[in-house]
This record gives sequence, structure tokens and C-alpha cells, in this order.
Amino acid sequence: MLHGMISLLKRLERLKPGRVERYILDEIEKNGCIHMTLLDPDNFYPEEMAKCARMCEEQGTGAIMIGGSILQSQTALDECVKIVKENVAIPIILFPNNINAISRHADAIWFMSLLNSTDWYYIVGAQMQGSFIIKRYGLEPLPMGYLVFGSDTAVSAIGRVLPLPPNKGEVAAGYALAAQYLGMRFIYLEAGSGAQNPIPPDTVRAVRDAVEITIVVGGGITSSKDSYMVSKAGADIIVTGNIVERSKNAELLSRIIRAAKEGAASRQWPKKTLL
Ligand code: 1GP
Repeated sequence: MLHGMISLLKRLERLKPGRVERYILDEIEKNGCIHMTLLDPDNFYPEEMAKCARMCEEQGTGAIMIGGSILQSQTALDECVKIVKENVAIPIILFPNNINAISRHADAIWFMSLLNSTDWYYIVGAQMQGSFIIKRYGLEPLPMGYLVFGSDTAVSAIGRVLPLPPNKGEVAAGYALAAQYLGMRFIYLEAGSGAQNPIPPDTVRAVRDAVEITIVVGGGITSSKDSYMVSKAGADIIVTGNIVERSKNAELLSRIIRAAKEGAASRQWPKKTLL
């Protein structure tokens, strides 16, 4: 009986958020909203990616996410993750498009389900196939619901998505609440890399009003104004990829990161009245 009790406690211990998740939550607590940088191995040589990651860390990004919608080479992914890890102190989080995007050299992985895919594989199939690999590698899984808006992006096509309408916040909010009730601790509102526009602030706000879990927003954020608006609306984490990959503009990145904090500081939400 005693033995049974101890193993139950050990099991419960293992279910608690790990080191990277605690770091993320601490940083959000301190800053209101944090920034993460997405780097795609298809767009960099490994040394180049390491240099870029260092620059992003210097500007104040909170973590480096590595992944992409296609991923041409698993070897290149491995090399990128390894060298980035050697060059920055912030966590490296995998952002997988499929099971070949798992590298043993990362700290954590967004363990994500594409909730509005029409294909079983992207909702739970790839996750089933990847789960034991993640366990063997000792990667920290960060349980996340992934919602894709709009139809003209790579993620939408590859993930066989039934795109969410960007201006119908209540639809996204319903999915996000379902994710929370399923035990996911993050929800990612994705406009798609290179999207024309970021997720509208009203939609972020509708999700914020519905859930307590951590909200990640990315896709099409290209200016400090975008970052400010999305953060003010309630995002906890803002992700950018293209602005760094294309322009390597440290100054712009720094402004986007600062704007995320300022947006969070400017939130003035009326207290909800209980009916
Ligand atoms: C894509 O949300 C990320 O998954 C980043 O998008 O490249 O448009 O910044 P961008």
C-alpha cells in the first residue's frame, strides 16, 4: 500500500510542468508578454542560424523555436538545434510539422495537436508516433492546442486545415476552451508564417476572455504596432519568424519585443460582471 502511495506521488510529480514550462510562466509573470523567435532550418546554414539566434537572445527574445512547414532535412535540423544550443542560454523549443522534426538536442517540444485539421494524422496520429521518441530523448513536452486561421499559407495546406475565420473570435474561443478542458496548457493562434495580417486583436481578446491557459500568437507580426496590439489584447507569447529571417534587423526585433511588454502593461480590462 505504502509502495503504491509512493509511486502515485512520483507519477503526479512527473505530470507537473517541467523546467522550460516553469521558465516560460515566470517570464510571462515578470514581463506581461514575452517574445519567441521561430527559425526554420530550411532557411539557414547551421552556423548562420546560431549567429541569428545569438542576436535574437541579445535583443531579449525569451526562447528559440526551431521548425518549419516543410523541413527538407532531418540532419540539417539536428545540426541547427545542436549549434544553436551551444550558442544561447535561452531554451530551444522544437516546433514540429511532423515526426521527423524531433531532435534529441533540444530542451523541449511543443507537443501540439492541430485542432482544426480535417485529418486525424495532424490531430493525434503524428503525436502517437512521436510520443515514445520524445520520451526516449528526454524532451520536455509542452501540451498545446494549435489553431490555424486563413487558407493561403503553407501550414494551412499541409495541415489539411479547415481554416478558422479570423474575425469570428467566438469560434476560436470555443476551440481554445476545449483545449483547456482537454488538459492542454497552451493554445497557439496561428495566422501562418508570412501571413498578410496577424490574428485580429478582437479575436485574441475573445480567446483571452474564454480561457486561463497561456495564449501564443504568431504569423504575420511584422511591426511594433502589431506586437503591441496583440499583446494588449491578451497574448502571453508573441512569435515572429520572417522579420528576423528576412531582414536580420536587430533594431526592429528589439522594438517588437519592447512593444509586447508595453502592450501587456497597457491592458485595461473592465472587470467581468457576474450574471
Ligand atoms: C509561424 O507564427 C509563426 O508559425 C511566425 O510567423 O514568420 O509570419 O513571423 P511569421
